[in-house]
Amino acid sequence: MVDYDRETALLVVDVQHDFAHPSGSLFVQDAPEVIKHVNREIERARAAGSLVVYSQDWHPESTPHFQKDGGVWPVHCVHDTWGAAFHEDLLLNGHSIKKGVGGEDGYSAFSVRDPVTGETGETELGALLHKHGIQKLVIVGIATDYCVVETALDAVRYGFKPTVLSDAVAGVDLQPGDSERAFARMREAGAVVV
Ligand code: VGL
Ligand code: ZN
Repeated sequence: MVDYDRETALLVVDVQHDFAHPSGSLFVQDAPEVIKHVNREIERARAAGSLVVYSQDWHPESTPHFQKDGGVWPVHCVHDTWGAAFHEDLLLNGHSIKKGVGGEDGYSAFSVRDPVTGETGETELGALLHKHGIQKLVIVGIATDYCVVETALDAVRYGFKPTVLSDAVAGVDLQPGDSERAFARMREAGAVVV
């Protein structure tokens, strides 16, 4: 169990219907099971007075992130749709950050990247955490092998100390072992995986 304090924030990555509900367009098999672990952490963090921040994948109707527009993913998390909404069982109590709003790939909750031009940009997350004096991050959510790993790697780059809770994340595993490889990359970068 990790301890929460005023310098620690909980980051809940992309617990949205399209990833976490069986009717979602990019449903991650283990996601429903993980929501109760995520909610446990939200309650623990709030009880300690810690900041809780939620990210949301938030795409336009057309983006090179989607298969139909030349990318790799089925249409998911289109802004203001049921699929993009937070899962109905998720406890909500904190700030939320949207990523990918301009049609970029937004795997990391900290930064986005235009898949065509390669141009990168930032979300509001880094500034928000700095404003609150956060040094340490606890990361939970979906998907281990995409948004969670990229967020954890960025957290290290941005100067935070991330801990990823393996019972509170779920992976896509397009290739068997993707989640395990993601955990290894996070550890190599200096993130703690528990
Ligand atoms: C994600 C695939 C595409 C994620 C987002 O939240 O992990 N995965 N867009
Ligand atoms: Zn996406």
